[in-house]
Amino acid sequence: MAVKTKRLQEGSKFNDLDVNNDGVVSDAEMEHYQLAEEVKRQNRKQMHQRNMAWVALGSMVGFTAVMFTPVIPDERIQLLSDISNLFYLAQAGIVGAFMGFAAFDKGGMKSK
Ligand SMILES: [Ca+2]
Repeated sequence: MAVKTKRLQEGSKFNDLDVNNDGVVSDAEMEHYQLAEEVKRQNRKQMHQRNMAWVALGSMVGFTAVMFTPVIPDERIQLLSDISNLFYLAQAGIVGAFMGFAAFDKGGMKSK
């Protein structure tokens, strides 16, 4: 009994997976593609988390700088003190969580 082979559809986006151009998308080529995509996804995720931490850090510095300018009157700072305390805690929490998870990802609890 002949083994029926599968073909990619005309103009398939997976044509590029045939890296060695032998006309066959091998299992190894499929797995290589999946691994590469997973690495790209992880890189995007880390980049977004890092950007989030930078924005949180920058917003704390920016908020503090604006609060010390004469643009904000003293009585308003008095009124905003409760909110600004929460703001600092939340932003510091984001930065702290990023650093914690970054250390955790480097192989703390993960053992493969
Ligand atoms: Ca191939």
